[in-house]
Amino acid sequence: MTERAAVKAALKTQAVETPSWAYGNSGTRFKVFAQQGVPRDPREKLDDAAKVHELTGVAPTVALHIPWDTVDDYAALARHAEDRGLRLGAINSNTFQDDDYRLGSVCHPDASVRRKAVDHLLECVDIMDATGSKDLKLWFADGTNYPGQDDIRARQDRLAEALAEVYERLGDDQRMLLEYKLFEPAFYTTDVPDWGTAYAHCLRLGPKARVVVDTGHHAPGTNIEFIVATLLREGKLGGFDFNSRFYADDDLMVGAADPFQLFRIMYEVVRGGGMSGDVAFMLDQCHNVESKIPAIVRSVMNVQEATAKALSVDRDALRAAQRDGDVLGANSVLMDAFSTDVRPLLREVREEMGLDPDPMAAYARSGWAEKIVAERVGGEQAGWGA
Ligand SMILES: [Mn+2]
Repeated sequence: MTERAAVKAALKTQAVETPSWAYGNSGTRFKVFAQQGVPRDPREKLDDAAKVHELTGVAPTVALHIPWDTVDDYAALARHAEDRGLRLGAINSNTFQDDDYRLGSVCHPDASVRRKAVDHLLECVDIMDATGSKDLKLWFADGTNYPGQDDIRARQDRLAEALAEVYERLGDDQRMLLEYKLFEPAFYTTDVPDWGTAYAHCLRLGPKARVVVDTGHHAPGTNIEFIVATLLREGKLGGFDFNSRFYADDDLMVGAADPFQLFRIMYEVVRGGGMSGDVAFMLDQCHNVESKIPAIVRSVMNVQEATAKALSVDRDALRAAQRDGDVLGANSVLMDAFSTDVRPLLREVREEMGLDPDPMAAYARSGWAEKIVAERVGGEQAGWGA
């Protein structure tokens, strides 16, 4: 296989998981703006996700969020997905939208609140059994706002205990993906603030526990690709929540703010063997002021472009330059790949997959936007419940 053919083959098998919540209404803590045609239930979210997959060919799974996507019959929801060429992806838990969680969930000082939170996580595993989902994705809003508010170390003990109980409940082919975030909603301490804390818990739990890197969950200037390289080296990178940030957890379209950073991250994924299917490439974004479906299509394309550039790095030349201590030469090899226009290559990939080479234009022509505005009248639009 030529190098170009190998790059194309890798791009055809890459899968980007889209999040159900990106199809619903969202906003900031100031205002949620409703858009016409937004799904009113999980089935309609899947219908929109199927459109994204139909246009891009590489978005075959959809992450669910419980309770935002609660239904009576999860097996039926999985069949609805299957009928549209999709599968249900990661199940995301929610232990942050109940009055009981004011002081935390699995780290709460009160054992009865911790019990309630763990029961929710166990229910999420039951849902995974029904949907065939492989990954349980955990993010905790737990933390404190003031020095002395709670015992930092005791909260870690409670966290470890909760995670261990849920880990025990996982099936052989199910994984626990633990996400970290440096701050917000808590402002003094956060119980899983960084990759080191997440890694320490996952290491203790066992091989089915992995760390999720949400690209928006770091302090400015953090070298995210270093974290990715390290986690891959340790066999502990479970996946990504892709999005981009200018300030904090902005949840903007991945690759919009800093395509160079996304390229550097994807280079470490390629370098570290992360294209094997073990690393979940998930989007975790909200589209507050822009049209949702084309924004998701664009995001998938941005991941593909960064991946194509990363796959195009001349690794032999890079290794040689690195070995020779050729600082500028090594940098040039990487920059050459970043500066390559991979859009013609991706158009070819799509044509070979039987797709329109321009998914954005194909969406605009498809009539889907007009159809959902006309048909989704009445009922209550889905939103994130903030
Ligand atoms: Mn996330």
